[in-house]
Amino acid sequence: MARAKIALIGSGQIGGTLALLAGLKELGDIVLFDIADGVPQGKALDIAEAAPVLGFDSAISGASSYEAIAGADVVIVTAGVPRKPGMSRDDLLGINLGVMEQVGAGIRTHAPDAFVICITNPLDAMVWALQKFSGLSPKKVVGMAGVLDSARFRHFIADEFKVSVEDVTAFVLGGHGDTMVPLTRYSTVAGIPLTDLVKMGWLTEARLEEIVQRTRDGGAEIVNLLKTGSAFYAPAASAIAMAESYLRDKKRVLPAAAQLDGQYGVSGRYIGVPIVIGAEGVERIIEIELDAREQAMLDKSISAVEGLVEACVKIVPALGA
Ligand code: A3D
Repeated sequence: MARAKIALIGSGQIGGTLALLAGLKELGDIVLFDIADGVPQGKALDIAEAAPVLGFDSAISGASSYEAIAGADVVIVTAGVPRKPGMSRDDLLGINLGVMEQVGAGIRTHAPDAFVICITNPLDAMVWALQKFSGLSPKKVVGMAGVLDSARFRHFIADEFKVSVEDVTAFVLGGHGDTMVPLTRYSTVAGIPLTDLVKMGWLTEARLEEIVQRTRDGGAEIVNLLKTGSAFYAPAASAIAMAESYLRDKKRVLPAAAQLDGQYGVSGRYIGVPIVIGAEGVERIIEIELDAREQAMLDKSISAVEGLVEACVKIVPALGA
């Protein structure tokens, strides 16, 4: 059977890490694409030269022309600009919307059957625009944010209790940004909800709220440390988990930005929700019952995403049609 083909649009910090991880996991052959000529070619050669040492077989190439992504099974999009200290994700909207228009056209022409994972920020608006520009089915276009946000939450919880990250699960809903909704009663240590751990005296309500807030600010914490860009190892690892679930039909239940069709009272917008990713793409959107406080937090998150979508339509009115 032929190997799968994975196209990475954007070969910057996340793109390069994606290529290395996809190779290490032998998910398929890899094409790195970027407008900065030489960067995708150089990174591809560097990773190809690591393959004999690391012991994986993937053909890795770099390109600056969209023909190279032809027939890709998975496309992961990181093209655009990242944040610098003092910038919000939303500050990136104008520049990155133009990038999504080019990328969407490239995917529509050369990889219309691909499963597309968008990472470019502001995520919930960019993935919405990318689906429109590409014309692909919403089942085949998703945004990566929830896996990363919940991984950050898992790390902080595991670190707090000095337990394995493998035994911590976390549940994060809503848009990727300051309004994301980490759900403590659905986040557990070996199945014990965090809210029960508060009752059991493992931590106080106030400490749990601090961890939730650190999760919300997780991206900014790294931007402020790096000063020249944003996180890239954990974002790349998170997108690879999504790509792997599609390519291997694992049907993992992962939080991701998916286009809703009435769930949570939202239609035609991308919001972070738990979904099942398998060979059909988004195979199921899971709608859970929320209490009044959780619903209020989600509503705030939905209206923040709505504001970004409206800003996109102001710049490209055809998107509103
Ligand atoms: P960076 O290292 O700057 O890489 C971006 C790459 O995109 C650069 O190599 C550019 O040359 C390239 N590029 C720019 N315009 C185009 C274009 N029109 N076509 C093709 N390539 C282009 O950034 P990064 O890899 O650190 O981050 C990439 C994106 O991911 C940014 O928008 C970040 O904000 C975003 N990001 C999202 C998350 C989420 O959780 C959603 C996390 C971290 C970063």
